[in-house]
Amino acid sequence: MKIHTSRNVQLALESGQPILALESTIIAHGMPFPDNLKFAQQGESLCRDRGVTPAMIAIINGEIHVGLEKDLLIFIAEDDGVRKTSRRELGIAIAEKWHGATTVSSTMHIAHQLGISVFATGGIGGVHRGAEYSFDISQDLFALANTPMVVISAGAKAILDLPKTLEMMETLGITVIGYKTNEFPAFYSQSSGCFGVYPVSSSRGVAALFRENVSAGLSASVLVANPVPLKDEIPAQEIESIINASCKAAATQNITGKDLTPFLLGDILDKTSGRSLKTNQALAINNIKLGIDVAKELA
Ligand code: PSU
Ligand code: MN
Repeated sequence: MKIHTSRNVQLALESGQPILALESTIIAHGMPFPDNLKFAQQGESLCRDRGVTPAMIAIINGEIHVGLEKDLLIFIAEDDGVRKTSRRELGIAIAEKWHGATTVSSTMHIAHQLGISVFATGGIGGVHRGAEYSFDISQDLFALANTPMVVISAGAKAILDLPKTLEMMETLGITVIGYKTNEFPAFYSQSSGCFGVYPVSSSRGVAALFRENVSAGLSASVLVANPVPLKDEIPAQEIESIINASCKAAATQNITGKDLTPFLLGDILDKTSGRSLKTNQALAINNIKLGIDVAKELA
């Protein structure tokens, strides 16, 4: 697989400087323009200010790019023809010369090929509500099961069935740890009511645990569940009825498969008059901050 790296990413790889992988689906399909671009630029500057090279991953004209120059980042944020590209679609995207935004699963796969070991996102995909009928379970979980990396996420998206997502992650052997908490966070909210995740209280602790997993020969990721800051959260009781209404709207309009997650995020944004977008940005920035610290510990 041919990978184009930006100059900065190439330099960081060669000199062993810390790198933080970032996905582009959250930009292209998770947030509207121009808020998505502002978020991406803010996240990348934060990395640079703190001495870490950001590596946003995307596919341009069938070519895999790790580290996007400004014009490519704007293109991903703005263009309507950029497709959501998961891990199983990588070969197709290359063969068909897609412009593709990479999801958690494809971003992890590509980052791992380069030896990048830390990745920050918003919220991973997981087991959808009603999966007992639809069988809709995100590829993200399977990528987490067989890609040894540290992945920072604000729990799993609250549009999912969180107890089933946690069960599935146990089945798949994914190490799930809570950053300063033993409760699995629920993306927009700190609280999910699902307890029992292993708490770790520092970025150094996260890095040490990852090293132990690697030296034990484990091939799964360490998923760091990092709760949204309290001041930015939408409390679970407030967001729950909105999520239910959005899930109903998706069912009525027959929205399934890979279109479901972007639809739900957009519908929740409308129903909260933009508040969910602010929360999404805040939690993703919070994850980048922790990702920066972990990447430095591991470099
Ligand atoms: N987290 C966000 N916004 C997003 C996503 C995650 O804050 O848009 C994206 C990620 O790219 C993730 C994808 O991999 O949603 C999951 O999609 P699905 O449920 O179709 O597997
Ligand atoms: Mn799915």
